[in-house]
Amino acid sequence: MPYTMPYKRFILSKPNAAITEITVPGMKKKDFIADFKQYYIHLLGRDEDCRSPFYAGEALSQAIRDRLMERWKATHKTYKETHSRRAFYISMEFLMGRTLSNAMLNLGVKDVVTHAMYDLGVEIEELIESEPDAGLGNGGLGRLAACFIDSCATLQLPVIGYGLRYEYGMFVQSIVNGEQVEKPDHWLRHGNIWEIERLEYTWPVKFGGHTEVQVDEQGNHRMCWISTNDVLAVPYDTPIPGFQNNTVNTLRLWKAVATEEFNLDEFNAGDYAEAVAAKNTAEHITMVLYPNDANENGKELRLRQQYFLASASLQDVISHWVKMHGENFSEFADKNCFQLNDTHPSIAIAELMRILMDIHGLGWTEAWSITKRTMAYTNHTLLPEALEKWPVPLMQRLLPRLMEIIFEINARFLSEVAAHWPGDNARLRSMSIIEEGNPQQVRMAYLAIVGSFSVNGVAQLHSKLLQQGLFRDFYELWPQQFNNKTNGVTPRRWLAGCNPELAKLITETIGEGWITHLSELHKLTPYADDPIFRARWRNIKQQAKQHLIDYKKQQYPHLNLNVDALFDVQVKRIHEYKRQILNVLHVIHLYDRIKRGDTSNWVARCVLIGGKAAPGYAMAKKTIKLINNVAKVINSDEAVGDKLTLFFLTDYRVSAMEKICPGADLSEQISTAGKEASGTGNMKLMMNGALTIGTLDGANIEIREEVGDENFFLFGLTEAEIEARRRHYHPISIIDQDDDLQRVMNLLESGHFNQFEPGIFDDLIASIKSPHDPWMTIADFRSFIDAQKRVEDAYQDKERWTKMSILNCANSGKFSTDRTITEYNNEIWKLEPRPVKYP
Ligand code: F68
Repeated sequence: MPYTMPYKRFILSKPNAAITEITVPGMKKKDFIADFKQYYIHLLGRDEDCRSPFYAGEALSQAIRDRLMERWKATHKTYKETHSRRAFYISMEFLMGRTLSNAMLNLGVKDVVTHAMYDLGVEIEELIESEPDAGLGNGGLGRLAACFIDSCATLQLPVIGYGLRYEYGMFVQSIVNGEQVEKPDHWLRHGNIWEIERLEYTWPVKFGGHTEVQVDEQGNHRMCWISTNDVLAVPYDTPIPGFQNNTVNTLRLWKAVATEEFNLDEFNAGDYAEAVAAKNTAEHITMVLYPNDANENGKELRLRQQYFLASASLQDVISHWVKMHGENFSEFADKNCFQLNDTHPSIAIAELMRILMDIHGLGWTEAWSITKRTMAYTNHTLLPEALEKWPVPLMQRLLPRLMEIIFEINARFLSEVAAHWPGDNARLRSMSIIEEGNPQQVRMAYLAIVGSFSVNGVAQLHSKLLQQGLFRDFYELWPQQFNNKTNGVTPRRWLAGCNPELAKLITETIGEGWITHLSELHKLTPYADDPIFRARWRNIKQQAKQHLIDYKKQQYPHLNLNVDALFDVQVKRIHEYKRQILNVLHVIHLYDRIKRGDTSNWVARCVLIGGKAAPGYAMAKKTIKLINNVAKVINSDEAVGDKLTLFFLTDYRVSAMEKICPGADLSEQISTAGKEASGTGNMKLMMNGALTIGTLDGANIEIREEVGDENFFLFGLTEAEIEARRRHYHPISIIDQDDDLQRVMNLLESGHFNQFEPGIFDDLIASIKSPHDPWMTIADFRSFIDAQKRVEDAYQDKERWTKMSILNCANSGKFSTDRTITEYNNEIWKLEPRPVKYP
């Protein structure tokens, strides 16, 4: 978003009129300066009086985009000429964050451009900061998709990302009186320099209407879906550069556009308002990202979005196929593979059947064989409330042909179940894609499993629990279909890009191979014992903490954070299972100790908590209010001073995490065991040298395995213990037997943090005291406090802490999405890497 900030110096007095070349401009400093001036002065029409870094950012982005363009075409050509098998990553969310800085890094021009801008008197950081985040996702699932496409390009794999171009991304969070207030995120208001509209690949998507059998010229019966209301899907392509390898892949996002400007009949009948309203209904489809990261709310618009994505993407792929191969689909499954990012796009399974049968005339058997060999499904959650179901009547009204196909898929599937378990009616009921009830519902996860050749979870524990719990019946039926792909994060954005000082030290020490082969970070291990290296490491961490303080001070000038304090960070969506409240209980415990004078050997701590709550999730919103109220009391208490600070990081998003993770000492990964499928923030923080305090949940288990127990602060019940304890869980008696916890609860219940707002936290307090609390926060309190004590002991020994920090980074190699994608490719996609020759 444009904002005003004076430049130190901005020298544009001698515009370079010689810039006329259309071909790919060079990579020298002078080339960037020339292009920058050309775009700034002539394309954007700005001069040195313009005070907004936004337009300078636009001019620079345009110059960078030029350098991607020819490589993008070369990539396209390479894939086409080599008749490559391709994979399509279909996701309702791509949480891309900012593009400029990452594009410069991957093109290998960051340093030269920084110097070029410096020569012009422009601080490149200001330009980078002026770009809005592309916040087209909720959290982990959406950001994973973004990291995946970065790795696919870096590994030179022919993978296209398909998603939706939401006009409004994830809401902007502000805090008013301690409470979350949501504001719309109109990220496209000033245009998007990185996208290219491709009207020529527009497809119609059908809704409503009805089906009937028609007989074609050859006398064949075909199902027709007619009298539909169609919406156009217009693609916008974004280049996805690999790391310094000339590959530029594509992220294709669909925008919904009304088929005609307005309905002429209605217009002629004088009903102008109705006609324009119909246009709006169509264009609403890609208006806004749903901000729920866990429970589906079954809204019709959401189903429209899902089908819109699935149908447009499949039409795109199939029309390309038909252009190349005509109506011969015999090799389609050998050349194409669709990875479904959770169940959200799983209607694609029925849509592929529809297109193959109704449009291209294939029989059921052949169409099903193709579908079952091309679709692969990734699950991201075990929480039952997050499993999507759609009411059958809604589907029949909105997508009548798809509903018929799903019934047929289910009938055939159930006869397979009946053959496998003769007479087992309970199993037929429990495995049916259609859940009985009033109304009947379509279980989208079951549709995804039945229609796919691969089903994977996102960390070892999660995949095991899918097989033993949620999808047990399906695992018994088709064990070979199930597999694990432990998540990762891209080291380009999450280390090289966001932490240039640390990256420089690492490269100086072990070379630059780690950027694409992250396991090479192992070579840092011996340096953990070198006091000089440790001092340099510590220095960089200290500087990063100072940067983080400075950044926050721009927003909150009165903020007082102590750079020597332990920076204790929990940033993620606010959810009960992630237990931000357990973190708050610990903070209150520390506060209570200070107030009691129990402060010998005190370790100053700065607790940073950030994240968004789904707008309809009352408990999560109350948790934010609690964090802010507790912060207010603690931070304004003179007796506390800088021994303890609690700070809520407003509007947590990708670009915020890029500033947070370099400055974190401690990473809070404290979910109830068995509930966090993987986590990926845990990996970003580890990579940047933070130590983890965590439960045996999701990828924490694998992080601990990699780094060793002595470099990880483990606490809490295991998943099995949690399930065993549930049956006789009595939080009140746990509280009674723990003096520290009792004092914490007394402070909470006495209204100490809500003196003028009586009763506002009653529901939160009641939920953790309930014997039915699914997240069992109280059960892990003591163990958490003890682990935090071990953290403090370790932090007091600076040399020991720094060593542990280095070892965390050194052992984070497994958590690169390059490793994850290599596994997806070796075991599921089976694509050949296709190096791109350029020039
Ligand atoms: C978004 C929309 C809906 C309807 C449901 C869930 C979500 C969502 O954002 N889910 C999500 O982020 N899940 C997370 O996926 C990560 C990547 O696999 C995992 O690391 C997290 O553990 C998991 O919670």
